[in-house]
Amino acid sequence: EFSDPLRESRLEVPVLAEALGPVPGGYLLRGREVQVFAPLASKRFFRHGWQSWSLTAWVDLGYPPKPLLPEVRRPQADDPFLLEASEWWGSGLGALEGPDGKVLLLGALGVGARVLGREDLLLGRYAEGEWFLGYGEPAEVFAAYGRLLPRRLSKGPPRLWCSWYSFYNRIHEALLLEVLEEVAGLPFEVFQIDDGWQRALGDWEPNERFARGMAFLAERIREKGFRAGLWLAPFLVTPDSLLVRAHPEWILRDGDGRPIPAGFNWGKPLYALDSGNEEVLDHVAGLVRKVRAWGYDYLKLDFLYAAALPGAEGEVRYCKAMERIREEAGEAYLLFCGAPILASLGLADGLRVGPDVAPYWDNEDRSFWLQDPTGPGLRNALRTTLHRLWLRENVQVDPDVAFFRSRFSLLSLEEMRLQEAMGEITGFKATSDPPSWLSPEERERLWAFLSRDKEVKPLGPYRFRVGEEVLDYAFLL
Ligand code: 9PG
Repeated sequence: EFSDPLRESRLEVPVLAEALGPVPGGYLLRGREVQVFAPLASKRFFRHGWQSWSLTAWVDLGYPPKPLLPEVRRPQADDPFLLEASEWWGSGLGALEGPDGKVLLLGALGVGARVLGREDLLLGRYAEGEWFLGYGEPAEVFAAYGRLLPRRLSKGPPRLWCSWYSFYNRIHEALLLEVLEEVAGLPFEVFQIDDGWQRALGDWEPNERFARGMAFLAERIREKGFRAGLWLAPFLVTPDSLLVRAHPEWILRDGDGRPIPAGFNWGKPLYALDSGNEEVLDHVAGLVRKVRAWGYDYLKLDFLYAAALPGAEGEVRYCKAMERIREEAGEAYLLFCGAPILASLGLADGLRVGPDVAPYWDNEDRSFWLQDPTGPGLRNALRTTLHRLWLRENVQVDPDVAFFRSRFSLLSLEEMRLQEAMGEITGFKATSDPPSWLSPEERERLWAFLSRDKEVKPLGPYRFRVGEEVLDYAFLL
């Protein structure tokens, strides 16, 4: 009673699995290791990165993956396993492209999976062992897979102002109160305070720049008719935090008792809290309770990969931890960021699906010479976001903020429009531009962006009609 593109195409695809059965749009396979022999002589593999910032794109199977540098950044760039392998592996799913553009996709239904791609093979591994196998037009195959994954579609994609991409961590109370005055007339729903308010990673109390405390600011934000949003990295700590000194036993460690590296940022090494430790979960639940009581009901939970380290193996633990947070958060909107993608479905209201944007297109020193496609910049952000748009049926996808300002920016108008249109395509509309930085025309464009949604029509995988405009993103891949 359902179409079977594989049978219709008469493509013979031998499969090694414990069991196989039909499912809408393809087949269900079972096995901790499954092998799909694809007679496609594929040149391209759909490489799905582990977390929000990790590269997701069609890669050339003729060239092996390049090791991302410096090594110390690998834990925050992807599942470290994927970055250390000499062949192309993907997180959760993988697909091969045939000569006619049709694709063969192997995707896990549960969490913790990895998929290897070779020109004639898809090999999947994980403990749960339930898989989807589909073949056909890319859009249909990805949609069929998505229908088998968890869904949580929350009300009203947010329109928000976020402090990060204008002030970065140089925020303070008076500054935010000023911006609050400026945005007060604009149709934002959320005013979100990003990184820079806390004492340390791990010590989630206001620093000396927020003398009247965070509840005070939340109240000012709500007075203006907005919901108050706050950034937290609940499972990440730096060694200089009071938390680490008080609870060294909460750090995630390897068999020899050494902390498992979680990356390097803010000029410091990063560690992860052990999300399998009940005391840690109580502590994080208490943190969520505390910021809810301060008046914040939009939480940007960042660096969440830390709760799943050392990689795919930690995803079951991650899900349990995030379920606990979900319960504690109640009706609050949870935006997951730096988060394992498939393991966040069904738990997150919003999910960042690409690396950070920046007020510039690309940093070639990093993307080319350090072989790191996860650094901030519009090009990296758009590339990975474009390849995760099929997740829109499962969660509100966050392409990161749009820019309207020419001040303090290296972006051209055309580049800004590509990112702005991504806000229309996903329905997730955010900016960090303070209105006082904008020219009258720029302010007009921001107003239009927030106050009405343009009609979006996909014209191809990388081409969209957005309102009157046609945008083609293929050049940036
Ligand atoms: C605050 C920011 C913003 C931003 C988040 C996240 O080192 N890194 O690999 C790295 C990646 C992303 C990142 C910071 C560091 O940005 O995506 O929106 O909230 O944290 O620090």
